[in-house]
Amino acid sequence: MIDNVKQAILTGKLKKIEGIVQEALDGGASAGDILNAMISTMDEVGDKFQRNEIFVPEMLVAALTMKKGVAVLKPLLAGGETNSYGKFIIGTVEGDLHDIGKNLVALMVESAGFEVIDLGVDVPAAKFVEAIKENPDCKVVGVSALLTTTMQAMKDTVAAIEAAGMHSQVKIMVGGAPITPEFAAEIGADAYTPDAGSAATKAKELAC
Ligand code: B1M
Repeated sequence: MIDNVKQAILTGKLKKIEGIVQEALDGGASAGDILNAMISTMDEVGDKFQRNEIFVPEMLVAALTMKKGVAVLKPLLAGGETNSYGKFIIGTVEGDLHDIGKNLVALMVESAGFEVIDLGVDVPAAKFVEAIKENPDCKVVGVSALLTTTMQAMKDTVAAIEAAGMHSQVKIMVGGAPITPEFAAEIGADAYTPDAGSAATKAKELAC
């Protein structure tokens, strides 16, 4: 059943994905296992793109298919803690349009008990600063980047928050496929996490 989900993403079965995910759930697969299968399928999509077996339009349809599939899992993944950890601002850096990972982080952080303010994709550093100004009670900011070419924008974002004198007010978490703990430390971020689950756990630690 999970194989059908993988296949549906690889072949961009946008109209059928919701039913296929539901079938996998009805067949006994857990939401977590289905999500993990979807994430590894996106790696396969990326590999195919790199080998020129597929191109941007196919990659986009695969991403849209995954998003629709994740929407079916969302109520099951969002456990909903009753604790309130305050606000969490998140966005994908300027020049970067990838949002599936960022959305998963937002989902897990929200279900861990945060009020999430999602700035979207292609977010200039100044917009992060503005959002922190508008939400002085925000304790944690999450910055995502998926391209090696937008790692610099992540560095600029951390620097802009620092330059605005706001780094004493918020903790900055970073993540995304090309990001490493070393890079996070080098740019002055407070934390790096490799995936959405660990991001939610780390956000709670930072908010306390
Ligand atoms: Co693009 N893309 N893409 N792409 N894309 C990658 C990233 C790439 C690795 C593919 C490849 O070549 N193998 C490659 C980057 C290479 C590099 O930089 N070294 C690439 C490229 C080159 C490009 C374009 C330049 C292609 C082109 O136009 N020629 C272009 C750039 C556009 C832009 O952003 N300006 C582009 C465009 C696109 C689409 C728009 C078609 C689409 C994105 C659609 C969307 O997101 N709405 C797309 C996709 C789908 C991918 C791949 C295939 C899948 C990404 C994804 O959603 N993965 C990707 C290949 C890959 O990742 N293997 C690829 C699933 C997702 C759950 O994982 O986002 O890594 P991920 O998130 C993880 C962790 O990283 C972490 O948690 C998540 C899971 O738990 N995480 C955080 C993420 N953010 C975090 C923040 C945190 C903590 C953890 O704290 C705040």
